[in-house]
Amino acid sequence: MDTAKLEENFDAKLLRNENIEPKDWMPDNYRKHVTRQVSQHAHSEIIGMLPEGNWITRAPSMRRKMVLLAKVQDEAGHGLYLYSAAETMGTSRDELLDQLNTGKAKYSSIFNYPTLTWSDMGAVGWLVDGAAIMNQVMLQRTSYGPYARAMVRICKEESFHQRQGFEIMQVLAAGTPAQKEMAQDSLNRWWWPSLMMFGPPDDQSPNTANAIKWKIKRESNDQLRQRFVNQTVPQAALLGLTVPDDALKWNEEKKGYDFGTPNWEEFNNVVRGNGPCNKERLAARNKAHSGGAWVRLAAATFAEKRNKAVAA
Ligand code: FAQ
Repeated sequence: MDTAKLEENFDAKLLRNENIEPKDWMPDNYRKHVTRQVSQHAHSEIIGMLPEGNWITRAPSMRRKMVLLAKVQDEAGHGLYLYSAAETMGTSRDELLDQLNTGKAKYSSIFNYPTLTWSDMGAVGWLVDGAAIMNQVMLQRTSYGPYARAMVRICKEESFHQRQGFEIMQVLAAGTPAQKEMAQDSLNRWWWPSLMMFGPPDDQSPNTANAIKWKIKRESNDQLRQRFVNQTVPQAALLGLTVPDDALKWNEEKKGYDFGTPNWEEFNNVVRGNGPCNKERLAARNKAHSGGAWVRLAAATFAEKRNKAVAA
């Protein structure tokens, strides 16, 4: 079949809202685009383990420790599903991890901020997982089959994560004045970076046009950011906390909140590798990767022996 016909079939599949599967023909740029987004998403999940992993040994009770441990393990699982989905596009996991470890690949800006107090575990669950789900719900209908299917399970787990974070905030906000102040301080520090997770404004988002055309993203960065604000502001009110944005105001006409502009200079700086924790995160990732080399070698050697035994 010539390329024009293959492209016609690909477009027709998208029009019918059918998934593109690994063995289907796809344009090179679609393959590149999906590989970029899915692998960056996978990197975000495993780098995202670091700010919370930092608090497992300091959780204030056994119950909190068990819940946090389970949550951080879930993030590792999400990374695994997503690397598997990315690999079906033809790039090996080794290559993808190499891009992360050498600083060539991006991961979500949010994980370059420090977790300073226990209430940051609440704010990360409530706001960071909350923003992540807002984006991921639409990704359950993304056009690439393995990515869409991975997102279904990830969304179920993320919604539990969001609720556990909100519950930590509820307990602190209803606690002593010092605890409430700690919760407010976390909201102050995590609010704006959470809004930045959705990516640059639509008019500065070079990938959105193709992403929407190919049904990889179903909604734009600004649409999702607006929905997140609409959903989260009433939750902050329920907690008795104040969203740190003087421009925040209900707009009856658009049935949503008007809100201030995130500091995009800060965002660009963090994405370029100069955020508060970028170097620390990459160093931790590289240490884990080299420390795990013997495990990978042992697993590969065992698999080789087993394959030989099966073949014999
Ligand atoms: N951070 O043209 P756009 C989680 C880059 S999972 C860093 O708008 P696009 C779970 C972007 O890559 C969180 N870089 O790009 C969890 C592009 O650069 P490139 C991760 C960013 O792809 C919770 C350039 O800027 N979620 O949190 C960011 O259309 C708690 C121009 O941007 C996903 O990855 C950013 N925030 O839209 C784990 C979801 N934003 O690649 C542990 C899947 C943009 O051309 C604890 N990804 N950039 O060099 C997406 O939906 C999209 O990729 C966006 C960006 C929306 C992130």
